[in-house]
Amino acid sequence: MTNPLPTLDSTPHTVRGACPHDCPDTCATLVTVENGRATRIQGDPDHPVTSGFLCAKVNRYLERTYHKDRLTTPLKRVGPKGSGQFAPATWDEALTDIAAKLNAIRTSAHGPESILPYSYAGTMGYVQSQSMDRRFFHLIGASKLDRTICATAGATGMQMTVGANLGADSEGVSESDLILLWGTNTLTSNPHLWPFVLQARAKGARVLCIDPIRTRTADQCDEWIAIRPGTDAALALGMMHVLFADGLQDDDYIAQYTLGGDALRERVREYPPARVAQITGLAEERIVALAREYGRAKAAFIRVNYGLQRHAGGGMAVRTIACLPAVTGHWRRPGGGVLLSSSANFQFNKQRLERPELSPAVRTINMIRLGEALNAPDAGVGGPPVQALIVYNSNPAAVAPDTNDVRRGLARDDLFTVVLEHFQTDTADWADWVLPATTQLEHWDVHFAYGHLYATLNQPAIAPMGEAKSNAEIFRLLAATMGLDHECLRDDDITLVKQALDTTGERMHGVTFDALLEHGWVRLNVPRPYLPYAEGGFTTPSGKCEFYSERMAQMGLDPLPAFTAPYEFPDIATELAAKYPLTLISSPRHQFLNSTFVNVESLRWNAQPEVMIHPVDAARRGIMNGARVTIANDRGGFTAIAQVTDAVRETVVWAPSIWWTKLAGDGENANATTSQRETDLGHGPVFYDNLVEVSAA
Ligand SMILES: Nc1nc2c(c(=O)[nH]1)N[C@H]1C(S)=C(S)[C@@H](COP(=O)(O)OP(=O)(O)OC[C@H]3O[C@@H](n4cnc5c(=O)[nH]c(N)nc54)[C@H](O)[C@@H]3O)O[C@H]1N2
Ligand SMILES: Nc1nc2c(c(=O)[nH]1)N[C@H]1C(S)=C(S)[C@@H](COP(=O)(O)OP(=O)(O)OC[C@H]3O[C@@H](n4cnc5c(=O)[nH]c(N)nc54)[C@H](O)[C@@H]3O)O[C@H]1N2
Ligand SMILES: [Mo]
Repeated sequence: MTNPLPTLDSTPHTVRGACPHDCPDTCATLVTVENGRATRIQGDPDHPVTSGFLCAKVNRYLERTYHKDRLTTPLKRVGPKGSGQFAPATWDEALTDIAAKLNAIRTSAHGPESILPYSYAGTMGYVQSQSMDRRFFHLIGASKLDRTICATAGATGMQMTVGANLGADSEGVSESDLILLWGTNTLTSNPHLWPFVLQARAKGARVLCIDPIRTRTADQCDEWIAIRPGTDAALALGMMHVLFADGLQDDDYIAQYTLGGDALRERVREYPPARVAQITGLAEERIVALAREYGRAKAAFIRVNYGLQRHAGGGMAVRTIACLPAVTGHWRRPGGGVLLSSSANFQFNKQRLERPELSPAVRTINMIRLGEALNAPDAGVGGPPVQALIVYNSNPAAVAPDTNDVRRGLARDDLFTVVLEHFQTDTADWADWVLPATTQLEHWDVHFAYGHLYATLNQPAIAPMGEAKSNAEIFRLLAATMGLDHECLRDDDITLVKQALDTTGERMHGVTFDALLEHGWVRLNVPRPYLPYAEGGFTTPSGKCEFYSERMAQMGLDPLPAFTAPYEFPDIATELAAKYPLTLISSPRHQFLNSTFVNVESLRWNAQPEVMIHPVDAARRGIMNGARVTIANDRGGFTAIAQVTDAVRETVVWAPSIWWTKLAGDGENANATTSQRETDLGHGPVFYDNLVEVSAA
């Protein structure tokens, strides 16, 4: 069952790997190992997207791996819940106790559905994030988790429009003549796109950034378009209004490859630039000029990312933007189109890995409503209360919305909580058992990507630290200790990698274990240049780009692109806005990866949480640069140091995130203020649809 361990070779050697993090770039890494110790990590210089460099964070991956606070043995809670008091224990003790508790719970009157797995993308690897864990929970009949916390609104928006979450090839950006970075902080969250942006720019392309915040990305662009949060669909509709009015549409593309062209034309008449200016806070002339520039470009590339879909109308916003290249026919040319994600290109054998057929019919709980699920007697969706929570690859006490509600749930004395982790996170502090997990340097895995078209293998470079075990191994052991018996519970990690690759998908042709072992990464079997929708080829029910979506009509939603206001839109939620007039955006801090790396000293320095506020808003509140302020609403509040700057739109404040609450000074972070409401499509979170007030602390 154990995997072959890396050899304790005394001559330095290099091991190929994959960055495990939740980021579009999925870098191919080279790890130098000397005497069993990793001494260097670098980006593979031969990988077309990694291009030999790693980001600020992953450059510190060795520091994180060998951090003095790494968990190296199982820990049993010895103090009151949440006190953070733990004592080391053996694996035997841990497994025996956890197995007994879970068996007792699943055979109790509450039944197995009272057990809830909670995981997200601490690692994106198939083996350590969605293989043995799924089999384990399916076989015990646990509740299922709807993993919505990041991308489902936009992904569903893409599905409704082009058929799948699949867009233009990011490497095509270098061929583009106009680049719109729309709701994406590229230099922070997807930095390996930037070299392609620079190549296009060297050939004359203009680069525009549409963001309420002048991020470091916007700073590097030719223009910053400071849109009001949550109004992107209106901007896209206004652009289409102008495109049709000026005859800049591609009639041939619309006729051949789209559905509902006339209805769309009719719809966008409702969005003249004057109205759009009012909604978006942009000047009318700016909207018209943007539309004309877009319409006249030959191959405009729209890089949308997930930031803009964290609002009530997030799904519709992505859907509406995704209509643009079908109106102008930019899909036809290299460098043209829209990219949200490349994930749907990858055809790994998820069925084989996860074995969904082993699960009885059970309820599903939305991960962004964890607070409600833990606190409601019927978990908020009917059925038994949640009695056991098994957390891995996630830090919900910091990253889930409405942390006050989440903590109330985690504090329940009758809740049995197990956390698999590298570190004693905010979530681990609430556990009954903490189990030490391996990092990417210590285990096998295989990766898709959502910002490019290369599959990557991760080989272990070093032996597990202390007594750490891979997630898959932990679930195998737990299953055995609980007395579960099924052949699929015995597959080891390498077997799981091979099962993931055992697929007949045409795009996976050539993506074999041997090829990956040799090269580290393999480009999917797609042409180059890859123009997925140059001649239609949409995977919607109609086979066309669906301006009009019958599926959305059936869901009771507007079948045509439309502007859906944020829940907490000041123009509509006027009473709330009178109390809480500022919109808080809590998007990633450059040096953190969600809440990962916050405990790495060289990335946190002595920094404290900060909040950027516009000079006009600061003056109104008597807030000076450098002052400690409270950011709060009815859900909760946190403190930060004010940075008075015109890099945010008036009435918008920015708190770079996601801080570990226990390292933030006040035990809180931005999620004290965020809500558990869901987006229009995909049941996603609305982190940035969030009105607050800022005041001197
Ligand atoms: N360094 C670093 N890189 C990361 C991450 C990280 O935490 N740190 N996280 C990773 C993960 S999990 C993800 S999902 C991605 C996230 O990265 P992105 O997809 O880029 O999303 P965000 O950074 O959340 O938001 C991007 C930008 O959208 C802006 N924005 C917010 N609301 C709106 C709006 O309504 N309209 C428009 N036009 N813009 C808006 C924000 O101000 C922000 O600058 O990055 C990944 N990469
Ligand atoms: N306010 C606000 N909240 C947000 C966001 C935001 O922009 N603003 N972003 C949201 C988004 S886009 C996302 S994707 C989520 C991210 O939420 P999460 O997926 O929970 O991401 P992290 O906070 O990075 O936590 C991942 C944890 O997994 C652990 N881990 C990593 N690898 C392994 C492993 O192999 N085994 C085990 N057992 N553990 C491992 C890491 O140590 C880390 O503590 O947060 C969301 N929350
Ligand atoms: Mo994410």
